[in-house]
Amino acid sequence: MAAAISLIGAPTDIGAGSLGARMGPEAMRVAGLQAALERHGLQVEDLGNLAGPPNPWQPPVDGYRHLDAVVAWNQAVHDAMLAALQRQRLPILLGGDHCLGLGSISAVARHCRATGKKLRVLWLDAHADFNTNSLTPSGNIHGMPVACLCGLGPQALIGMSGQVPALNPKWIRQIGIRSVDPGEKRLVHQTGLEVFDMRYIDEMGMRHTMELALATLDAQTHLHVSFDVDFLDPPIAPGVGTTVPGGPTYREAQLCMEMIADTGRLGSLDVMELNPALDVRNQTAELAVDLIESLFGKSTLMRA
Ligand code: EXY
Ligand code: MN
Ligand code: MN
Ligand code: MN
Repeated sequence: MAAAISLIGAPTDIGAGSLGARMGPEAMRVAGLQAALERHGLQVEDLGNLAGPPNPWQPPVDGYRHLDAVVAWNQAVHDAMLAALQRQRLPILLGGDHCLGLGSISAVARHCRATGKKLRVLWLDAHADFNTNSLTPSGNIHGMPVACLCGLGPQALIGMSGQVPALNPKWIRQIGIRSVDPGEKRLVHQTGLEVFDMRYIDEMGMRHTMELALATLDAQTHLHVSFDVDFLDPPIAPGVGTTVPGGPTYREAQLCMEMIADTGRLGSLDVMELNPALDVRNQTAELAVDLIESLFGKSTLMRA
């Protein structure tokens, strides 16, 4: 029996370089996420939206835009994700920009330590999100959460899980990457992050990529998927502020989700960066719902 799901909205663009991801949670609701999952026999509760500071749209200070507000939003996300996990729920964080992956995964890391689970994180994204305040070209903290989770960042962000670093870099697999800043690239290599970039997917195919990315999962694994919708090829997913050409096609993305579903180990999910202000007739939200259905076993159910 699949875990019961809790939807948690985080309506903010506090870490982003464009405004609009604050409307992401509502767009996912309008696209029918809860009903779609319920149609597949899953039990779903919607916990509504978290609250946090407004976006003051200020320039960076010491290489960070809106650091205090980013900390406040992430703390709220951390607390809500942890509470859901402690109730044995499978939380889905509806972003909001990707800086919130930090609070979300910090909660998952804390929960895995407490329950003796082995954690694996799949980061589906066009970007590595591995900048620091000295490397960032923008100061936007949505470009930094993976580095913070690996212990590279300001104390207020790296300590959120109760242990620094929250993640061993070996627990992370990045998929779909195709835009990495020069200094960020050096840091990714230095840290030894396992990156399946688009070149790899082009050459080896999504099937082989996912087989490798999922190879170390076992019965004790909690799998967290952090899904930035800019992972997808822009023509099928225009509703995001940081599109990068050359992402996975509709079928490649479906296969990616289906192979994750087949593991049966999905324990938590982020759906991030959806920006309805840039979308066309909510199509990116509808595609995200379609892919999340696959992530929860739509195709497996059809085969049964
Ligand atoms: N690497 C660029 C920066 O740090 O400003 C762009 C980051 C975009 C991050 C999006 C959410 O994945
Ligand atoms: Mn369906
Ligand atoms: Mn991202
Ligand atoms: Mn991205």
